[in-house]
Amino acid sequence: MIMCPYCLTMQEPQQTNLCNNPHCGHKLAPKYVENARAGNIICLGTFGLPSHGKTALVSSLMQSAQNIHKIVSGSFVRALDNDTQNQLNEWSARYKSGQVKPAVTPPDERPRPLLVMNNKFATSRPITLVLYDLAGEALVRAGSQPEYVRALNKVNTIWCVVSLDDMANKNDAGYALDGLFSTYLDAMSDLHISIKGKSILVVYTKADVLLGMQAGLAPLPPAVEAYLRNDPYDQLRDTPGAQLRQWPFDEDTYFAEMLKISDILQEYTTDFVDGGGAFVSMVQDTGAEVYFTINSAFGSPLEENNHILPMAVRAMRVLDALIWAIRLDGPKTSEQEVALIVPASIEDTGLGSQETIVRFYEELSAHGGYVATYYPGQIEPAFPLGNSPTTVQPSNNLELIGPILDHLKPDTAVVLLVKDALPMDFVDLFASRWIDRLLLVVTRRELVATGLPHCRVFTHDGEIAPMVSAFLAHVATARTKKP
Ligand SMILES: Nc1nc2c(ncn2[C@@H]2O[C@H](COP(=O)(O)OP(=O)(O)OP(=O)(O)O)[C@@H](O)[C@H]2O)c(=O)[nH]1
Ligand SMILES: [Mg+2]
Ligand SMILES: [Zn+2]
Repeated sequence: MIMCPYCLTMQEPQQTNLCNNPHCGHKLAPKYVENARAGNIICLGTFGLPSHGKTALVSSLMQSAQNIHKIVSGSFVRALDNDTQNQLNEWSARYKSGQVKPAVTPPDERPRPLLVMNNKFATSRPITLVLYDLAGEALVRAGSQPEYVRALNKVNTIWCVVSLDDMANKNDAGYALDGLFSTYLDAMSDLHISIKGKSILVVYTKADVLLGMQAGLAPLPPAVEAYLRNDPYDQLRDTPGAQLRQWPFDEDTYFAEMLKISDILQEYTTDFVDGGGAFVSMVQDTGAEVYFTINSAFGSPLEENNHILPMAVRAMRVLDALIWAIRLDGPKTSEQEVALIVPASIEDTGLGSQETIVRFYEELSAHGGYVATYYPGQIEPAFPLGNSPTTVQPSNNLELIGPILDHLKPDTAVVLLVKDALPMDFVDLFASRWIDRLLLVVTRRELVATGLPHCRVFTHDGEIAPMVSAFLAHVATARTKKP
């Protein structure tokens, strides 16, 4: 079954590539059908108040994405249908002239997707992105006319777009973050759509106006300011490739930084944004996941009288929203056997807790893993493949992992959770074939093993999903590269 991106109907693909809904009948691009059949589709939707910068972000992101080959060799992003191509052309023309102000997006019951194919940027498999840029007016109407947000039905990642400046200073209707989320939830429940398992990405826009002091707003945390100011890819469109070669895009390093920024912004949100604390709790309560990113589509405000950008576009961190969406989607195609090795001592909270271990198991399973759970030093799994580690005990064995690894199938991926000390035979790993197939998760920076390709310091459960999805994606890539 595939989804028609124009009318959202699920259907068997037709020989003709025409949608079989008689009210639609749209032609589907062959590449779209191919990716949809393989499950390589990521659906995204923007959701936010009018004029908070949704379309500006999408247009700016597409400008950067069209130049992605400058930082990832062999990668490209291209339109998959005429409407998308025309839209991209129009934006390009506007960016050249500085007249970047987007038209107000009209509310429309029929979603209009931007259909693009992404080859090799932040993912090893070719994927089709289906992006619905909703009208802010649709949010305003969502309470009484939920069909205007129907496009969010099939979306895995919702970009909840918020301009903090507009919310603080141009907000006569008194919207707060928790209220926006309630509106979304109510509309989804009116449409009988569950949001369990979806990801909510809060996208703070117009960050250029948040730099420095801003009336009515708590200053951004210094790490976030620095992150915005130091985007090596803020002028991808106009910077020659040769110049960008000194900043090659390293997926894992870049993503690790994004995770940190997300945590800092989450804290900033609960502390300083109206309704922020309630919002975070509400999302978690619904079984969805929440992450944060911040960007500026233009890098500076438009001139007030003629709406022209006074200087060249500086798109700060606009790619992050796309990278998040790709990472949160993760590989779903084939099942990967995973050995999860738990810490020797079990505690009430943190990495060595029952709750966190089960969370690792669940996230690994959700991202295509088929998981067996091991105690250090024991060659037989304590919880065999497919069994949730529901009653983990402290283990009194010598803390060795070699015996476990020696008994695994060669294609297995290993996730090793370490709380106090690395296993005694840990160094042996470096000379083994497991080095690329093992994710080490530790509680403290001192335990980080330098030279290990996959190593993460654990601070809270929210990191588990993106962490394991990135790791499994890597293992999957290594597998497809083998002859
Ligand atoms: N300073 C600054 N202003 C921005 C930025 N992005 C958007 N704006 C301003 O915000 C206005 C609204 O942006 P849009 O992208 O059209 O907003 P939208 O959320 O799509 O609005 P609707 O289509 O009505 O839902 C633009 O005309 C710009 O003037 C930015 O990065 N920085
Ligand atoms: Mg718009
Ligand atoms: Zn259709």
